[in-house]
Amino acid sequence: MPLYLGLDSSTQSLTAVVIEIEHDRRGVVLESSLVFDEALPHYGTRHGVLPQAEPLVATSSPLMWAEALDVMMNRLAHGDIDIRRLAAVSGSAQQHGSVYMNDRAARVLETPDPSRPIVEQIRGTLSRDVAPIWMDSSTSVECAEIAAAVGGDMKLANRTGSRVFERFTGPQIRKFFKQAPVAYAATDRVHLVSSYLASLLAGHHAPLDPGDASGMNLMELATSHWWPAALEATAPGLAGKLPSIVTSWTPAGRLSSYWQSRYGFPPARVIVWSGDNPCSLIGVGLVREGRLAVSLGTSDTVFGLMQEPRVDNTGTGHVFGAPTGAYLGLTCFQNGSLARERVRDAHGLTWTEFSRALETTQTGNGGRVLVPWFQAEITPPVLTPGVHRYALAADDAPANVRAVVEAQQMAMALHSRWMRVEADAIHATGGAAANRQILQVTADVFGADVYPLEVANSAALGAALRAAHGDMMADGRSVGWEDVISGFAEPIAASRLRPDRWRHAVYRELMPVYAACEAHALGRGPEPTPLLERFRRLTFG
Ligand code: XUL
Repeated sequence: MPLYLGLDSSTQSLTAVVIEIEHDRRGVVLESSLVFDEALPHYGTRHGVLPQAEPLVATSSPLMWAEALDVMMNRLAHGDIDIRRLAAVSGSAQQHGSVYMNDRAARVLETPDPSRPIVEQIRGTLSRDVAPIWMDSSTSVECAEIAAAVGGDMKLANRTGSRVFERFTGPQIRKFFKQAPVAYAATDRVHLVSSYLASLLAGHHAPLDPGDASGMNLMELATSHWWPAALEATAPGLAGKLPSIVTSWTPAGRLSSYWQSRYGFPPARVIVWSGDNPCSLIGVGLVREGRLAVSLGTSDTVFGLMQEPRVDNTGTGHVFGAPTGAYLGLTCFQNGSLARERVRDAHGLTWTEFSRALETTQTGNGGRVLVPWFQAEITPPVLTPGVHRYALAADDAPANVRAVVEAQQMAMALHSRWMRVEADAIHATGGAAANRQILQVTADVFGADVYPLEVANSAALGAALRAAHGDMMADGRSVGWEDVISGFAEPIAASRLRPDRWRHAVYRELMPVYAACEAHALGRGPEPTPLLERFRRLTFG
């Protein structure tokens, strides 16, 4: 029976999920993770990010990602599964991050020496040591330049699915071109993290899929081709440096001789990789329109499948390509797990105590509100971090715990309205989705059933399912997505969390108040104290 491998190179870790699929026998046979900071401490990352003097800059190490891949493939080869059964591999990677390779890369990728770790060999193929990642918000100047050159943010959003965003790859490439023109000129290929890692596996420069390419502000959403006006606005000669874009189920090649000779892998198909959010869409089973997913990880995201690309007029969210060929609407928050951790650590709590604080505090928190921008925020755009407390004492541990969770969930509900998906059910994934107290807040805020999924890493699972789908398609078996995900990404009725009508009513009152606090924190609205007092009177008498 064939095995399929999905890898997820996220901000903080690399995860592998191996599945088997044949007729009715289908299931996850292996899950394995390595955390970059712990497994590869010699790169000096913290939470997967290199130390930085400049607060808005966020970079990581392409060599670390390559070494992690080697460590994981070694682990898989020497583990409990029979890797000779591996039919295909695909992957998921943090979106927007870019890797810059010179013209030596093609040759080194093709003929790496299997007796030496791959990381040693690709060291000389990078035209830039570091990769800017999605947490970078240092490109405001370039964003303005690009938007102006293409005819404005709305035009860019209509063409590419998103207005210009600091972390998107286009502005990042422009900044590199401006700051290091010689290194930019020496760049033969600009990869996303996804196509870079796929290239290491396949032994040649791999293409991109529309799901990840749409996170660059460079791809025309309607055609899945590079948009010449955006390329021109970004950097000279860019068209010649970008990978091609192919449908998400295209084979990028087969596992190269390096993996075969070094670890005994078969020549399994490498299906083109995608971004972590498009892969999660599959991993949480959202292959039809009508439901939403929340992913609670380093970034918190709220997303759903869209049959048609309904671009966000408010400039908050993104429309990406979905691996099914349809579209993915998404809103991303930078203050996800790291903000929850900051509150937990500030009060010296364990995660169990954090959950207990949620149990022992009241819905609506007695009108105590936190706007939790511990670091720069993507939604709404905030470049200078700032934590704003309204009627909330900084030393009240339980109230701060409830406040951070309520703020995050209300922000997700408010800033996903543009998708116009009336969700009666939400699929929950990511590390914090294991916490039922947090998910109860999600259910009560959205007024929807919430289904935690069995496999916490839905991005790696989605990648494994994409590997299976791509392999079957390449064999000429036209297989539907419902069949691919069946038995893997189905919500488990027994673990469903239901919204409570009274608690949902409280959040319906609190949400506009939270929006007013957000506006005040942004310097765009009046002091929200009268609104908070009214909320307290109405709700708590
Ligand atoms: C999505 C985004 C993040 C990264 C994190 O637009 O920036 O979710 O993909 O992995």
